[in-house]
Amino acid sequence: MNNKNIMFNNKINYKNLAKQDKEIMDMVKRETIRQAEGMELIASENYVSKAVLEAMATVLTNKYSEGYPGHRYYGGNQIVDEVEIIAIERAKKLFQAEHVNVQPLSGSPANAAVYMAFLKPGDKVLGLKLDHGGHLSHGHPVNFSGMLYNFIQYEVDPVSGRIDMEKVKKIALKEKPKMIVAGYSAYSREIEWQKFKDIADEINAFTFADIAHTAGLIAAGEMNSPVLFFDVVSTTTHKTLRGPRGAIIMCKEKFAKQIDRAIFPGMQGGPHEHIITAKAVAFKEALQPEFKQYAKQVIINAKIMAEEFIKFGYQVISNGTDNHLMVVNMANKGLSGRDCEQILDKINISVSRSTIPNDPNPPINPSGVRFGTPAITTRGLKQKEVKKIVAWINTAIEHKNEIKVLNKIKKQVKEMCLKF
Ligand code: DSN
Repeated sequence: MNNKNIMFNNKINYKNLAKQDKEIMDMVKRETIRQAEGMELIASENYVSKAVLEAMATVLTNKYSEGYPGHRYYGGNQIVDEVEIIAIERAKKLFQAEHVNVQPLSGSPANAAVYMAFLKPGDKVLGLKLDHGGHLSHGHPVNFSGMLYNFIQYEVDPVSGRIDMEKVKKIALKEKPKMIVAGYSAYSREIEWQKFKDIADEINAFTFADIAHTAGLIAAGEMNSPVLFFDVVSTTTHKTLRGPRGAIIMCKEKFAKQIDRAIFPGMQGGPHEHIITAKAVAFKEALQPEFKQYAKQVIINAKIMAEEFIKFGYQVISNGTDNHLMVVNMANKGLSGRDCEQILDKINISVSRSTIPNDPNPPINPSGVRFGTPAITTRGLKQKEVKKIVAWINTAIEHKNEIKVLNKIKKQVKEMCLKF
């Protein structure tokens, strides 16, 4: 496939950009080619459809619409109101949510709004530690969450790599946090939402689920949902959900006002209505039967990937996966996560370094790598290709200093990419 065809296949008309700003057009072209010729195994990335891409590039970007449908602080919002209402209705249907705010700009700002809606600075919150699979915004000391709130952190069990609900309960009963956070960035197992809810009820704590990673799998009914019984749930829209870069917050109707006020005027100004338009398009896509098939295949591919890594002697945290990702400890291969990320870059495979539970190394050069299947599954790759990819990764790692071997694999990776 030549460059022209890649651009043609995207069916986006870049005519004006190409004419007016050659420098930027060149970068867009090169990134388009990089994405077409590279294998994306970063667990939080995906490819949006052409319809989502087109929706982002609409004139709705020109509009200021602070406030909510029917209650805006600017005129001319009649059509924007229609767009936002349809986005809300589709999200409600997709997740069976009582109330949805579709304005959050991204995951961390959404989480900031959730905390603002339910907590006062200094309040105690229970969240999973970052190196155990949690997210920065779940209480890490360098993040606003850890600075503003008094986060107590739970961990995964060092042997099973899974969350031990008895330990969570013990900490919760002792510390009595005002809120318990569940839902993670680098945790590969089902989450026992009901048990979290039961623990929270014992101490009268709010329940907050951050399902940014698994939202698409939950929407498709392939993983358990916390939406029906948790107080509040946030998710980004661009990972397994395959929408534009952004977020939403879902909550029980009784918390609707406080969530909406926390987003605007609490945290944000004008919402990005062109992105809300694209969120609506993505929600419609996720409501189709094909999306259920997609989510199913994401999990099948991840399970096969984990099995193959284990066959090659890799240490997969928790020994497998229930979702779209896995964290692999590279220590027994004599590599750090960063080393591995750099080796795989040489064969056109993108991954992200990751901490492992109780990592002796710092996050900039941690012991593990996180692998995920959402993007390759969108491309149409299945079990057969996943097995090939893991074999290539293993060969590249075993022959990391042999440029001929790496170049040969790179060629094979590129060929597979251009076929899908
Ligand atoms: N940066 C995202 C991830 O890769 O998991 C989470 O915000």
